[in-house]
Amino acid sequence: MKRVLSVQDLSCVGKCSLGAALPVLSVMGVEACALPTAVLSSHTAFLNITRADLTDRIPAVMDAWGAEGITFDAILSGYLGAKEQMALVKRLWTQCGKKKSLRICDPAMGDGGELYRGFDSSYVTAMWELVRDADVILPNVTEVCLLLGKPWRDNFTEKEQKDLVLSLAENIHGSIIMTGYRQDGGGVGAACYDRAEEKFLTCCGRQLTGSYFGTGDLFAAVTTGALVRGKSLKEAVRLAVDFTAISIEKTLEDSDARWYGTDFEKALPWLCRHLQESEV
Ligand code: PXL
Repeated sequence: MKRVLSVQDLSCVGKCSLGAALPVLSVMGVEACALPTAVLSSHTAFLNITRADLTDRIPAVMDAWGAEGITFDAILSGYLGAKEQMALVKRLWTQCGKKKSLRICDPAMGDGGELYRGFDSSYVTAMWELVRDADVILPNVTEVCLLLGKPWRDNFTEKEQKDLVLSLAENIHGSIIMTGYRQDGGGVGAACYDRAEEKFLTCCGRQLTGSYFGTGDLFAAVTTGALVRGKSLKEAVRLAVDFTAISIEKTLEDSDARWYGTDFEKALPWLCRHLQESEV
């Protein structure tokens, strides 16, 4: 069984970050391990939150894993508590990775043209450390603009979004999966640069109303689970786009759904079934 480390915060309430990644990875039949970068009472869309940053605790955890000989087949980083954690994630890559471990980075730092609460431009600069060297990065459109220092708009054309992805590809080593890609005709999904194939590709589903917290984290977890199980980038992205769409559909069906995240739990049986059927 493949073992994946998910390095991101634990938002105790909010269906995002570790709370989204761990169940997804487990359902995908990979061992899901966690390194919480911070513990928050809930994610930052809530008004009243309290948080404990865990930066100082991470080196001791790495040392303990080193002493136990624990390594991971993939390391997925997401929302980090502080910019000092970028260097720690890089250390994790070398200290707790195997020779062929996948280094996957979701540079979670903003959406809707804005940085998340608590981050500033120095956080974006620090994120480049991971973005430049990861095997796969999964920024949303806002994060691509932040990384490139380009102004964000909510109505980029397909051509403009392709140019954004290709500009970023010139500056990094790995593949790009840009989430929140919008087709001129209305579909939503991802625009990618596959480094191994040296190809630009897009993968879209139906456009669904609303925008939901945690969908980027779910998307990154599904992609990671699929890649570590040996799927191609294209197959992994297809699965992640479909899973995200089903999670949103399930959320829209239920008038009692929580405002702060998707009902992705109701899409997990589909994910499990889909993997079993596609791999027999
Ligand atoms: O889903 C991204 C995310 C993760 N973790 C925390 C967040 C957010 C988005 O705002 O606040 C704590």
